[in-house]
Amino acid sequence: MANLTGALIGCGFFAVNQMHGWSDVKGATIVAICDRDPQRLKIVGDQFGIERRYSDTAALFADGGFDFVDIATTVQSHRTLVEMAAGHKVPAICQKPFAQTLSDAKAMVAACRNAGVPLMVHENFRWQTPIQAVRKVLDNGAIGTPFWGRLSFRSGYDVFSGQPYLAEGERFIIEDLGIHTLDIARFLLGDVKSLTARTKRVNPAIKGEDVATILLDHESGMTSIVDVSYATKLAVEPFPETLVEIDGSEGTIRLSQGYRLEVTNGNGTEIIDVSPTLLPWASRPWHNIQESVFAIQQHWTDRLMSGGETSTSGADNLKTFALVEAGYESASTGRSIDIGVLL
Ligand code: NAD
Ligand code: 89V
Repeated sequence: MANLTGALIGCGFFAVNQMHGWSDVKGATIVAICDRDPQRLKIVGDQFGIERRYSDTAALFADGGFDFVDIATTVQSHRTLVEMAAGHKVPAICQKPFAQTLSDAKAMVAACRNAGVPLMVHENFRWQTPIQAVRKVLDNGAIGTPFWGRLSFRSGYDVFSGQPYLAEGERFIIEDLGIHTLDIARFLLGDVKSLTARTKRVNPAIKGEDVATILLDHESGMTSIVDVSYATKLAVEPFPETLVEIDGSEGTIRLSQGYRLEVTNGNGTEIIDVSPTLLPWASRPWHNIQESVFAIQQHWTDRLMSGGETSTSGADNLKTFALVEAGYESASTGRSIDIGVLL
């Protein structure tokens, strides 16, 4: 099998997981890295044995010699870097949040479409083992037609120690974490017609909101709730588990803390352990996220070779990103937001 080559831009906190993921992916190898911070460039370059190192993205693209680029910088640079990739006709993966605004996100999708290059958003939460397991239960019809759902992420984990920038933005939990939960809602329950949100800031040491409760009206007619919090102190810290409840015409699904999946229908109740694999380079409690990084990067590699669209393509992610924008608009105006108008 031919091997694809990639370049990674941004060698920060999360990129280390991506580099480990690339080491495990079949069919792709990272051959160059770029970071404007020389220390981060050296740490990641030395750890993963990458010789080609750049401090400037223009020089990286000018030299070329790779089949795709993996953008692992924070959101401020995403539009520039995706457009740079499109300009050089290089397929691109871009970390979430895809863009700073929905109009930027639309421009990025258009740039790649016009250049004829694939674009995938690194929206990895739908690739987590427990979430994929819930999808399979829905697909095999075990609970009939779903009519109600809840996707919940409530935690008191100190996420700011690893990602200090999260404490500094005007926007926090919907843009950073809720974006994953909203994407899971779309993945499991389908696209959304309208949304109503309420937010709160509990932690006085941060700028943005750390609690959000969001009501979704899906196109199918079903209703779901996405609730996220980083201000919830529990006896056993659930970070980074997304808990799922879905009620259907023939039964129910409950994904509860400890990766316990319970499926109830006319045949009784089945309890399944859907724990993620602890990959050799992973560490608890992050292993659920880390495994999904490998999974989404393998998916990208497979699709780049076969020519098919990725599950979280730029075009698909506009529908998730619109929910983020709608969440903030609804919370500030108190109104329900029509998603179709945004898209
Ligand atoms: P970070 O600040 O630790 O790392 C970003 C790195 O990019 C830094 O080293 C910085 O010097 C470099 N950089 C920024 N702009 C650059 C540019 N124009 N050219 C070259 N280098 C540049 O941030 P992080 O915590 O690693 O987060 C990176 C992204 O990953 C964010 O978008 C974040 O939301 C996302 N993230 C995703 C997940 C997930 O599960 N999908 C988890 C954590 C973070
Ligand atoms: O996905 C993220 O960007 C992370 C985390 C999962 C910790 O919220 O900030």
